[in-house]
Amino acid sequence: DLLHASDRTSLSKDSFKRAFIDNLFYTQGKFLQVATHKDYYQALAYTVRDRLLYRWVSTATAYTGQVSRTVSYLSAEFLMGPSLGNTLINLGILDEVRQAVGELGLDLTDLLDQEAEPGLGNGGLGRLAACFIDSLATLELPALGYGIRYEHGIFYQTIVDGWQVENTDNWLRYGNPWEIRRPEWSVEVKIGGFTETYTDTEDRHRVRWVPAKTVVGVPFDSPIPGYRVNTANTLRLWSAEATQSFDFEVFNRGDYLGAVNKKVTSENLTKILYPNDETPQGKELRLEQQYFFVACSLHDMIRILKGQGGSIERFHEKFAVQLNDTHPAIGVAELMRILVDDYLLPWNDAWSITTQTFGYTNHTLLPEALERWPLDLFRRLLPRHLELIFEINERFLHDVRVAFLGDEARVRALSLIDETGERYVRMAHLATVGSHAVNGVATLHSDLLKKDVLADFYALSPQKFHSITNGVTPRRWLALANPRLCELFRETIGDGWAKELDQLRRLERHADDAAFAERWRAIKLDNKRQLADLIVQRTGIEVDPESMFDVQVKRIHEYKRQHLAVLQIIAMYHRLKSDPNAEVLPRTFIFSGKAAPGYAIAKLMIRLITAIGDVINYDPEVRGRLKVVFMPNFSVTTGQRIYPGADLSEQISLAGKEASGTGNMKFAMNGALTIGTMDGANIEICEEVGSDNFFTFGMTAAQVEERRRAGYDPREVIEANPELHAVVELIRNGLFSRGDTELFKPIIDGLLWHDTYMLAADYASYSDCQLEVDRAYRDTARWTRMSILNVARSGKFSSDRSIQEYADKIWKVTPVSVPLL
Ligand code: 26V
Repeated sequence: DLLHASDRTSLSKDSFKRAFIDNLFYTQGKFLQVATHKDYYQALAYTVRDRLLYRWVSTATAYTGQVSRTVSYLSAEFLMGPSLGNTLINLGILDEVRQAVGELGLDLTDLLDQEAEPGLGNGGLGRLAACFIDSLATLELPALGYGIRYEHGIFYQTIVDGWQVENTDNWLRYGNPWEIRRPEWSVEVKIGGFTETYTDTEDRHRVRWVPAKTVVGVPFDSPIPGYRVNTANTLRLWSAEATQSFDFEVFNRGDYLGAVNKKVTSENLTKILYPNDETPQGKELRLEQQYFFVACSLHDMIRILKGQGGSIERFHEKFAVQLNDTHPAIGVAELMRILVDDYLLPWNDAWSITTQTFGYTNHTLLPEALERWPLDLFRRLLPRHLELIFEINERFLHDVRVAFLGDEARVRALSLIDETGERYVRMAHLATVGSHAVNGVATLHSDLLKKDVLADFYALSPQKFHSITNGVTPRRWLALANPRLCELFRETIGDGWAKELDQLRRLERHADDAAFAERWRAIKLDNKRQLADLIVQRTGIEVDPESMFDVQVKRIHEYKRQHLAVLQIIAMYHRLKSDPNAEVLPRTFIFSGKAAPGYAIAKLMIRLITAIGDVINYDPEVRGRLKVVFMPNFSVTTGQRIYPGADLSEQISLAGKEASGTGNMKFAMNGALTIGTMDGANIEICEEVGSDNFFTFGMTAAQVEERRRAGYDPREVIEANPELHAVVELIRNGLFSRGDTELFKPIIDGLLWHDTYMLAADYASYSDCQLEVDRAYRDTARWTRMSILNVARSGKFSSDRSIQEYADKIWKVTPVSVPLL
């Protein structure tokens, strides 16, 4: 009863205003005349947080009294983005709060802009985890997200002289009002050392792990509210701390620095997020991070199980643990270690519990992105786990030999240990063998998994394999990012779409309504004006909101082929220079994305984009008809401002390389049309919106394979295509590098001699398709209709649909509704 009608829980405006002022005084220690925007933001965040905690405590109470299965989503990355705006949307109080702060003379948008972004992820994989926990809560499924509380998230990117410069991210500088530290649930994690055998009291042979050091994992919890439900689940991120602040023995010897050193070393464990997506480097600290958060999380689940009086034999009945890629795959060996060494369960019982517990999601087919750990490194850090992996492998390979009599090649291919050269542990194999379900993230990707990367596993246990196409949360990517469009939705079809995205279909019958189309265009133009403001503010480049906004935002990588777009832009420029009066449809090319700091070619691709901008943007003959912009520091926050302002979405990876893509979905639901290859989820987007409303080009995955088999010579293709040849020559001769013919040589040579991602082979088709895009854009009515149909048919790409599929096919979990206390 004490909870009710208090200024900490009430959603009424007056109550909210009182609470806000209260927090300004008593949490921030400020008053209106001296408070900064940061203070107002903090006061607002705490005011909202109280309302959230009420739901959180109610949820925890509901879950405690009940035995349903809980999902544990294990991910080394959660790319959450700012919390305040999303929380206001999900609690359904955005408008009221805007009014309340307005009456205090403040603009909500200014306050939302104060929040530092927790960039605890690299890209698609981390953002998917964030969308998934939003959907889990919205579907009222009991779930915990487990991950790492990096002190420094993904680097902050600036552009200096056209080059990417990495700056340390410091998101915790002003504190984080959304997290609660829970030292009482800390976990000690053992690392290193050796193992020894002993005989237990019942005369059985046992193994004991004698670690070299222990580190303490301290959980930090953040509430994750569902959309307009009482459910608020938990994101639990682990931070490493030293067991003792000082090593007293060393301290007493007078070595003060040496004593502090140990503490510093332990805390290094969660200092920084590795910024290499797609190329694991076999770094010791990275494996330590993985083991650390997985060990903490499994320990935590067992604590929860025990707290409910459950027995360890029922672990899999209480928890469905999903592995977001192989980063947490060591969990398979850790759960076996706990069950066999700590709980003394027979091997087969332990294995049965383990495999019923885990599911594994694969996110990449790129061979260089598949995690493998050198055996020596692995043994040094996790000696007991390596022994267990050997044992798992021995038993598994026995089954393989029985299934494929005499096929030793198959045995080598399936082994958890790669023995072709230096020996490695293959984490994808460990994850696959240790899970009851393995899934790809789009139909094509799942098919290719079965055909290539995991083909032998598929032959052995086809029933394990699933496909679940990715999705994105319409709350952040529509309701929060595109309020103008959502207002039109509300007037036209109500607001059920945010929870049931398929309802957007009801927009279809307005696709030919001229007045509706007019409003649709006006909204897009407004969004483009806002984006243009942001562009000039961040880059100094003026762009025309009436031009077509052609956008490619994602990590910079050769397989994603940002440089294919560059070649085509140069061709357009070349056409314009050859005939300055040519009819050229005005276009603004917007690129954004980070390159891994050690990935030289990707950084050079950024330099190439800025270089062509420096020439094209300032050439008077272009008369502003073409502009090329590189927006620095792509992030969740900048994404929220970019997707709503896009006309054209570039999804141009080489077919068979992009597992799914999720940016493609954010663009489509915000009314951009896609120019894309038949790769990843592009195929399914095209299927949903209809091929008349989608621009496809290039080889299919099967054609790519065929072409490679036939022997691919990029120089032949380039020489046979005058336009492409001219473009390559312009770069080679230094037009974009003030005559420096060395600068872009690595890109040009790569193109001529290898062209691993087959830009040349797809160039002509891409260039033709861009002309088709021009034609469509010139017909304003046609373009608007296509845009409306893209949005209306994007319902499949809600992460609610993805999560419902995981719940039904893999986790077997059902909703638990939460009554407010
Ligand atoms: C690898 C590594 C290696 C070590 C350092 C940290 C790190 C972080 C991430 C990765 C693998 C990244 C894989 C990834 O992001 N895949 C993307 O997953 C998206 C969600 O399923 C999907 O839409 C993209 O197509 C896919 O590239």
